[in-house]
Amino acid sequence: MKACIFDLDGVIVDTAIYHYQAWKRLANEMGFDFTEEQNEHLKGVSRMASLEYILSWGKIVGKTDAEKAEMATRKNKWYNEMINQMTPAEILPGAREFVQSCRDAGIKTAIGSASKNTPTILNKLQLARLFDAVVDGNSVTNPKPDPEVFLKGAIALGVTPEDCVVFEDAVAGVEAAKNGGMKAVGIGSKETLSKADLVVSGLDKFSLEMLNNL
Ligand code: B16
Ligand code: MG
Repeated sequence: MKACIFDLDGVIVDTAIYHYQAWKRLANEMGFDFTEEQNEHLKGVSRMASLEYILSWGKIVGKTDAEKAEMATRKNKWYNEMINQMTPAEILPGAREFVQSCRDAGIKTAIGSASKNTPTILNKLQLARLFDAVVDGNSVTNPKPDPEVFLKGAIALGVTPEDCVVFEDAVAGVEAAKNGGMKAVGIGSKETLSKADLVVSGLDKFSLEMLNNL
């Protein structure tokens, strides 16, 4: 393996808790609520697709595109107020250490995330310098399970898809990696991420030796 491509939310950091709070505030303003369990469906899903889920849960119909854009902007403002307070202490266990061990072994590293806030998050976590390339929601048009985000990552790193391992916590993300002809390591549960080549609970449970055995 010549390259590792990491999803951001759920693999490097748990920003889902902040997405949840911000979406919940938007839903509450419209007069309804949704559960943490429902929030699971939003992991790895783009901002506008997340909004569509939430509107359907609240049975809100007839919103114009302009109104939807305003709602998404409002949510993103609240979300940014929270992520701007993030510190490196919020990096998930083992994430920094594993990415660093890849670099030490000459393996290229990239981020492949749906989030348009990726640059802010990487800066707040002081991780930006650990990645050779960053492909995020700002440079991708087709959402996961389309492999675009990871294929662009491979191109940016100058490697072929067969040389890449993707680390993903979302079902659509694992599918995107497999659709792109890459190996996929699922971060989470085996039941949910059944299409992954291997599933671990976190990067603290993964090692370079395991990379070579994929
Ligand atoms: P933004 P990932 C995803 O990040 C999140 O899991 C998902 O909940 C979010 O809606 C999406 O990014 C877009 O985020 O509103 O910041 O552009 O898992 O692909 O790193
Ligand atoms: Mg994710």
